[in-house]
Amino acid sequence: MVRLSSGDHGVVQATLRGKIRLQKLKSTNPVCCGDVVDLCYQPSTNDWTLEGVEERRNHMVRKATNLSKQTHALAANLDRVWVVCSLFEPKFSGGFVDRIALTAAAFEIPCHLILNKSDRWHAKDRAVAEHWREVYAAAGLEVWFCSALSRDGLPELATAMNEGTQLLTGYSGAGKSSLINALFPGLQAATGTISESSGKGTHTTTTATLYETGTNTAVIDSPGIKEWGILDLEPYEITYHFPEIREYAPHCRYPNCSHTHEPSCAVQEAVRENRIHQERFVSYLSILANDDQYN
Ligand SMILES: Nc1nc2c(ncn2[C@@H]2O[C@H](COP(=O)(O)OP(=O)(O)OP(=O)(O)O)[C@@H](O)[C@H]2O)c(=O)[nH]1
Ligand SMILES: [Mg+2]
Ligand SMILES: [Zn+2]
Repeated sequence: MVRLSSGDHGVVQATLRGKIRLQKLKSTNPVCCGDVVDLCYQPSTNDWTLEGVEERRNHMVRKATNLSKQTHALAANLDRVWVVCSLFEPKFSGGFVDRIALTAAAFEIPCHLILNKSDRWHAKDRAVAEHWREVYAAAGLEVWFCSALSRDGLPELATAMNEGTQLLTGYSGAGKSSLINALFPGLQAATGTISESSGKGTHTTTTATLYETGTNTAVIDSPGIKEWGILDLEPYEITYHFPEIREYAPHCRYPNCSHTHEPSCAVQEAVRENRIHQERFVSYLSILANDDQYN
């Protein structure tokens, strides 16, 4: 059974037709949050069946890890993806952010970062936050500072979220559900705690939920993710979606340069001279090598 909202009928339960399950064998979930589906009412059984899924405009899909074969669709038909992060509890990971940003770029979905929990920042933390803002500005991503607790930065965020369908994703405990509650009074997404021993979230949100926030606007809360496995992308596609690497690549000696070991590589030179941020280059190498170390 799949639980879904169906306009005039409120929330209904529907049985998934076998053929839909078979069509999308490689995916752990043939239907995901944000899908537009065809429902059919069966008077004889007083039941609903899900007959079809309309073609998606886009979707965010990941693998559990880089090695897994099966994919998981987080959400579909999105206008923006927000990677919700904190500097600590949970600890910030550029490698993790870069994998999500790369996936969003591959599906042509605009992606921004949220650095939440700014109420906990001392001066040195703010300097770290500013550093990440600079790193991601060079990568073409905006970094928004805010606090669901003190409400710092929320009015600007609320305005930006008031458009189409917005997905919030990221590590467990970063504050996705807290932000949704703070931004949209009336919504009551369940929020959790941070484990004292690990400094990580406790996976409070267990299924993705789409909340309608206006006539044509919605926000999707999603379960915290441990690791983001990248779909199979060709090396040139990975380069293409790292804009700061793409910028220097035409100046390499070899047109098919992978920027890992080749002589006269303009990308490596730019990294040495700090024109490309180290953190992003390390991520690029790790994604290229299919290595989860920096995830
Ligand atoms: N200090 C501070 N704590 C926050 C803020 N936002 C969220 N928290 C806390 O962080 C913890 C996790 O918040 P959630 O909103 O449940 O996090 P989540 O990202 O939805 O986590 P999952 O559902 O597990 O993926 C809770 O204890 C929140 O009170 C913030 O802006 N400042
Ligand atoms: Mg949550
Ligand atoms: Zn090169």
